[in-house]
Amino acid sequence: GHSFPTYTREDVKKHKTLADRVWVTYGGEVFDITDFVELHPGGDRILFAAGGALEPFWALYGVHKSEHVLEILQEYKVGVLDPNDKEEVPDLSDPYSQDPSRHPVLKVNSAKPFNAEPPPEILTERYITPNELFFKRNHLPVPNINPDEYQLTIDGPHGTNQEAPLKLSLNDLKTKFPRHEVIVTLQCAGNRRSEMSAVKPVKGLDWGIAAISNARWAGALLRDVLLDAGYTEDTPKALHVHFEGLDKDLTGTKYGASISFQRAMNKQNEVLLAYEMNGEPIPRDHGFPLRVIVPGVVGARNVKWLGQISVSTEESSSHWQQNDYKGFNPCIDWDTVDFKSSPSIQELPVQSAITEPKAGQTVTPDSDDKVTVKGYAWSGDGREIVRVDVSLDGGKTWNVAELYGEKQKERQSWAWKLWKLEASLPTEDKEVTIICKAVDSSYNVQPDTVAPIWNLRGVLNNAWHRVHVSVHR
Ligand code: HEM
Ligand code: MTE
Ligand code: MO
Repeated sequence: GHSFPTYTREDVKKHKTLADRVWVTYGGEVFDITDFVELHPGGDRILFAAGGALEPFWALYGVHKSEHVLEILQEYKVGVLDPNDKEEVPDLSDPYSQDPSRHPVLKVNSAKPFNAEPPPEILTERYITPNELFFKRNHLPVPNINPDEYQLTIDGPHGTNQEAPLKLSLNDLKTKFPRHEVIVTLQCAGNRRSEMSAVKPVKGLDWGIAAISNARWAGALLRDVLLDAGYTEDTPKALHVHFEGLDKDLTGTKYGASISFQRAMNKQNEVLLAYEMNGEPIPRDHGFPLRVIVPGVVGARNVKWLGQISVSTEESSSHWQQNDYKGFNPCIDWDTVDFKSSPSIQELPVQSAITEPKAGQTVTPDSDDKVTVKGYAWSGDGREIVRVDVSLDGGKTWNVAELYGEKQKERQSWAWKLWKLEASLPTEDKEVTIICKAVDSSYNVQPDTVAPIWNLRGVLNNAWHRVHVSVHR
């Protein structure tokens, strides 16, 4: 019979520190867990959830799936979440006022548009990244799309049914085409940009090493939808497939990108029109109700909130295809750059990074004098990661890390491998540099340093990842 006060998510967000008291939500309930923080068997990691939801963390740490944990939690209940929270009256003067709410643990690189990455050490806790913690990269406000009214438009081949494009509802996409599921890692071209800015400033959001995440996607194969719209492998003049998002700027310009027609039509490439992410309808931040997933290809071509598909002899004329997401020689600056001189980024090069320990951290070797190093590794175009090399002495000597992750088919290794190394420090030094570098199935390797691959836009940084730490013995 005890009734609890009602709080909004905004109210909860104000309680993120021990000083302001630590609140969290679970289900529709609010808890003040300040007094439990010190008692928590998992240590102060519990503070990651401060001001937000416990669910994504408990999805990461299965130990919490027990009655015992829920009983503890109930002792700290202080309120319930306002059920009308989501129907908040939007402020129409702010184009971002209808953006969804996000988990407070994310490191926000830009609030409007919303761009954020998870703490790196959380990224490698689990092979599949929970939706709430998946990095988010938006160029524009998140559109609010009614799934019942949603229609995808696919222009027909030239000279045929151009005037009567194919229109598919969300239900058509789910029922007319076989459901296809695939685990794909998405990485932004700007991942690890902050290391590039450290060499020389670049233009772009200051991403750390976590503009990359891994999810299980499900949807219709783009190939099947293109066949239904009247295309075949031999359709004349069909060279590029264009995707247009429903997110638009104040002038009405929409986000857009393209991939090659050949990539779209080849079954082995598994290009998806995805309506599910990790078993749930795609969350708003990730493209609800429909997005393109182009396995092995840079994040930018994985168009979210997909509104229209068309086919052309030319690449998309969108700003993001033509004048952004391209690589250049380090000598090119903003006065000399000619965006037409470089191809658009599609497949990405081999990549890896160290998520634990973190730069500047003090590492204490265990009783066997060993330290644990963790990270991720991934390569574009379905190339499998076959090895990750780790040095604990700045590159003088090397170890081979243990790889984790689902086995995918040859040339269809779309998902990352997580890796781990437990090894003794080869040096008595008090300061050490840990380095990782990965090798893919084509024996592509990462470049040693950032300077020779520096580019004005700060994209494609895949140099060896170095982390300096202090050793405490
Ligand atoms: C372990 C409770 C939030 C991370 C545990 C255990 C309990 C507990 C009872 C021991 C489980 C067992 O060994 O059977 C809670 C409660 C929470 C909370 C009541 C919320 C109020 C979190 C959050 C995180 C977290 C937000 C991570 C961000 C962990 C970890 C362990 C753990 C990593 C395992 C520690 C180990 O293996 O030694 N938690 N937890 N917990 N918790 Fe939590
Ligand atoms: N699609 C639309 N419509 N609008 C966007 O801003 N951002 C792109 C891509 N698709 C974007 C988009 C970029 S640059 C990246 S890296 C990925 O979406 C990020 O996907 P995520 O937010 O699901 O992680
Ligand atoms: Mo991106």
